[in-house]
Amino acid sequence: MKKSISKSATLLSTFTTGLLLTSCATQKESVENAKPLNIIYIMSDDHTRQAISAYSDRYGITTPNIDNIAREGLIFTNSYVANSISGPSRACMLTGKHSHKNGFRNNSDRFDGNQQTMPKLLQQVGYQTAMIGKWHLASDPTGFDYWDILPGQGDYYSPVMYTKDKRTTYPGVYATDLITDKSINWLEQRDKNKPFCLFVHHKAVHRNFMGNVYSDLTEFEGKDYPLPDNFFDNYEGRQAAGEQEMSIAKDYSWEYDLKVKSPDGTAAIHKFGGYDRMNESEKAVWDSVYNPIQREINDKNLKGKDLAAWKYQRYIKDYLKTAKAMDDNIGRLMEYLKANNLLENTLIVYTSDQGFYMGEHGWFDKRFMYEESFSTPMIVRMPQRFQARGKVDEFVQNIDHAPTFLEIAGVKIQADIQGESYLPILKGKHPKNWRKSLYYHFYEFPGEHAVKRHYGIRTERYKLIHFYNDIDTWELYDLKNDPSEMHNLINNPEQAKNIQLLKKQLWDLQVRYDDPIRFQYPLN
Ligand code: SGN
Ligand code: CA
Repeated sequence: MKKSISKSATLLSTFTTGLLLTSCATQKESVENAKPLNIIYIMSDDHTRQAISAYSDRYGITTPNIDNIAREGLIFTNSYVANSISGPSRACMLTGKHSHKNGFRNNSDRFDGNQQTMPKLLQQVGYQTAMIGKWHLASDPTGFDYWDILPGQGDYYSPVMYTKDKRTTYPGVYATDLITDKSINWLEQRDKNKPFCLFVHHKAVHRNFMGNVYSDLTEFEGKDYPLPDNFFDNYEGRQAAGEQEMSIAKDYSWEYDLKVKSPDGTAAIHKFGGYDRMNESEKAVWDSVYNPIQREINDKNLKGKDLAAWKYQRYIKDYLKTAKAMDDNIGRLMEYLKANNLLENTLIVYTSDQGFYMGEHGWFDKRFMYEESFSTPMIVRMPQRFQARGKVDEFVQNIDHAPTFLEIAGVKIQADIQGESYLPILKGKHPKNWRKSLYYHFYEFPGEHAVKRHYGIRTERYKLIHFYNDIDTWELYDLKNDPSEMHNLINNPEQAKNIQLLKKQLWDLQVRYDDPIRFQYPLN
């Protein structure tokens, strides 16, 4: 049974309690501070740091609204996931536990909604909880007063969404707009006497990267983006990297991905499902942008590296358009919060379910423990009374949201939660005993994109990865001298001692997190 606000208001977070004791705030401010903090967790899909202008200037200003959130809070420069793929990431966030503990290891699993989750614990202290958008955990959500979710990946156009009671199709609507509308509607009708935790989970910017015909679909056209230095990677010394199926040159397909047919005429235009879901006026806008691109590629007769570079340009532009439409909607949500005086007592987290390749190593997609997809953006806007601003470089991981939100709500963090609360960092502290390394484990092989199973450790300077299952290879990277992870040092005799040390540390993490899949240690 849910407890009332009066009960929950007595469960002040350590932060607000501390403030009440130490500040000379006016009575009005004290009353304001005494209110439990609301939480809005905005998670996109596959939105990577390289494409967010608060993190990177590679593509110019692409995300002005996310950048604004960053300006009023903290940018985590060392934010990572535990398992770089959608469902597992979401399960890690909800439970505060690694995949082997929450039971959701890959996208074909089914989340056990009977287990303890952070939203359930928040409900117990009087928080209203809502989940809107991409869920992707197969079973129906539990722990939410309200949920309205996409089936599976969902669609960009004429999306279907369903609640506990009803499945609805929304013709003539773009998913990112719809998820934002629904989030604002929920905020409007919530019980305004209770604190809340709202999860806004965008479908964007997931493949096949369809921009919004209701905003500017021509945006980013006409620009030419430089290829990453390692776009034509030959994967030397990295067997697993060489065997993936996520190459822009080879696997980024005509029609479905490129939205134009192959110039050799073997495929029909626009036969991908996303296009068929548009109404006639949406199609007209779409065609006005993509028909000229069809003519362009028909005329160019590109081959080999030139064709791969052209595909890269198409990929980046479609990705940035989709992301920009989401950024616009995040701006819209922020406007609502501002207009309704919600900014001063709400913590806002912006993150993604994982990072993504923007052509590095020649790739799109994620899954590998290499930096681009192991990392994830994480920006936290806090009310003004939290004074920390700018960049912080502590290692945080998606298992940390659950303990953080619980601490904010004044809930005792259960011993079985494996993440760490980053609330001290939000308060401007840099705890000395903060974690010095991260553990990662990816399981989805065999599977789409053919990324081998692997686990590994990242320390401040090094990364050690073991690929296993149908392969048994180790990789070591010196991130200081080789941030793009091109040179596998595992056979370098000068690294022998370092490798032993890192293997011991990796083993220690596997023991600490109680991962049943471990390598043999001590080594022979
Ligand atoms: C779909 C995509 C893949 C993507 C997975 C997982 N293929 O299957 O490219 O890796 O989702 O993404 S598609 O042909 O359907 O677009 S995840 O973010 O949901 O894990
Ligand atoms: Ca994803």
